[in-house]
Amino acid sequence: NKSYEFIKAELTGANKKVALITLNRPKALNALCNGLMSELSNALDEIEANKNVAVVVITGSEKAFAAGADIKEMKDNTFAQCFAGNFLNNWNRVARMQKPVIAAVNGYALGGGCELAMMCDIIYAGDKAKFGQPEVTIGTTPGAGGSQRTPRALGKSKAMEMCLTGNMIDAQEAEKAGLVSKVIPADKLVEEAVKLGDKIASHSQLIVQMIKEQVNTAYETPLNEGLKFERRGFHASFGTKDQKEGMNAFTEKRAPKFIDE
Ligand code: CO8
Repeated sequence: NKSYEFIKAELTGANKKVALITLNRPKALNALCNGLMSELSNALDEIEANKNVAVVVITGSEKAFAAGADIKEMKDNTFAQCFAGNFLNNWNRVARMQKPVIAAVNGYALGGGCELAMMCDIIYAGDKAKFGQPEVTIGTTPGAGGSQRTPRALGKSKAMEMCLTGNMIDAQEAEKAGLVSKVIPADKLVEEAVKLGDKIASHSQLIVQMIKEQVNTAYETPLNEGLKFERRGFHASFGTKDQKEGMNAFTEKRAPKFIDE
């Protein structure tokens, strides 16, 4: 519960195993300035290293998850500065998490905000959420996955339409297209995302993280390679104490007690 300027971070959930990160720059609709992104990245480093945390939930305010990269901060950048400073290089910290990350999106998730949500493993949307890649309307292109993850999540036609027009899609459309897994009344969203986190946290975190890696491998490899990777993970699970515990508990008709080993 360290104090940050642009985010809030706390442990929550039934067993305090869910880290809730709230983007907290409400006046700028949580525009993702450098300061915010580096705080987020530092908080995630700490969470990844903290054995007591199983799952991360990232949320914003009811009005905005995040309205994109900070336009005012970046507008005078030159190409040379962007290149030399490797602008956005630290943006994929969320995507590199081993622990599962849930995005709880209320309001606007635009540009970098939509990209940030798509770096998460599961997206829950409030019923007033809006997703968009409006970079084209301000003379630039997506820069943190908007043109790459939308086609995978929504299919080419919807992805092209979003990226080429800047038009937003609403929560219901996002759910229908598969971008989000559930739409929830806005005021219940964070609570439901934390409940989902609790459910995931009740399993072996070792196994959970292996499964996350398996699902992500589906995006990076041909099917046969992915299936082989999966099968090896399945085999490897038999080298864990939690596999013995899980299967013994089933046989003995009792609840398993996992130790993440
Ligand atoms: N950057 C900086 N400030 C912002 C941003 C932003 N992205 N979005 C909103 N704000 C500020 C506004 O300037 C305004 O500030 P002020 O009160 O000082 O004028 C305040 O937040 C409130 O915003 P509005 O008055 O505009 O609120 P509205 O309810 O009228 O409109 C909208 C809400 C529709 C969300 C509108 O604010 C908007 O269109 N915002 C910009 C959306 C956008 O274009 N985002 C894409 C940015 S580009 C990008 O993300 C590239 C990503 C590349 C990868 C990541 C790079 C780091």
